[in-house]
Amino acid sequence: MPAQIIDGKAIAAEIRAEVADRVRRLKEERGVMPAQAFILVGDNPASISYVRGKGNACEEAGIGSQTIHLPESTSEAELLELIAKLNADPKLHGMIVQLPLPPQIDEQRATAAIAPEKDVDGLHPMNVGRLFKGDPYLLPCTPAGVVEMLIRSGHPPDGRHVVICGRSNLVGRPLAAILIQKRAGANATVTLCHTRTKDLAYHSRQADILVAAMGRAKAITADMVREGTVVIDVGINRVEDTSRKTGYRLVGDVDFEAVAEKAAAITPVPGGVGPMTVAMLLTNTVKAAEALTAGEIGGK
Ligand code: L34
Repeated sequence: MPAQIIDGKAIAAEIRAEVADRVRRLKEERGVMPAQAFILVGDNPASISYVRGKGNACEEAGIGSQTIHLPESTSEAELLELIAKLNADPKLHGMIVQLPLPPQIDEQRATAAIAPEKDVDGLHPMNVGRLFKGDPYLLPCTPAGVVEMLIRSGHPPDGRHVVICGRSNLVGRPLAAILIQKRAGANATVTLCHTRTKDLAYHSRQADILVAAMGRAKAITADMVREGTVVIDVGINRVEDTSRKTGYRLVGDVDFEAVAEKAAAITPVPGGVGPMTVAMLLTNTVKAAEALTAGEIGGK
């Protein structure tokens, strides 16, 4: 049987409509317009495109957003100063610093500078710590999107063996932490594989649910996947394609055509996890705005 194609775009649209409802309620009941800022340092074309997508999604959901685009040469001190200013702005409920950052800026220091209650990326040590301690607040968007996508497509992770390939701070690590939470929609058994794993294919073949988050095009081949596995492809790699007017096309970390022959279900790239990341960001933003304005009634 051909694999079920899990439509991330459609699931994301569902979530975005739910967020738009919550935004409407915030405006009616508290007179609050949720708003967030995107900080973009340098001119990485992929980052520019993702941030543009996030801004458009905000607009559609009724969330205010502004993008602050800083030059590649920005110093860490300048970035931290901007973050401090946005932390102090009462009209702003969320902010993200799009990654990667140029080498002169330390990623850990930048994410730690954001006020935890405005950390809609869920990357501040406070939010990461809460997640690991089993008291999660704002969750990192991509891993939260992966789990939401599993639940809404009829493949809840509860009691299943999830094998994650990749231990990044943005995806692999927090995904493992979300999946081991003691609650419905999590409760998974997790294996976390990485570049030093011996015999990756052995582990990947044990998976009920296999998550590819290595950042390498077509790293997961058909021989690494057991029949009936649910495959989530987090990878998003630009490969040269002279037949396209952009000169490139997007491929995931999974050899889609070959793996789709064996998988029970699989996510496409594009149109899989990417749109879910954006939807979960909006979920975090409305949540942060609700919490930050909990005392406000009737608006002003
Ligand atoms: N701080 N940095 C921070 N937070 C994040 O959550 C991210 N991420 C990752 C990179 N850096 C970050 C994103 O926003 C990856 N990412 C992201 C967001 C959106 C999409 C892909 C990655 C996305 O919308 N992908 C579309 C295609 C977009 C295109 O055509 O370029 C898709 O269908 O997959």
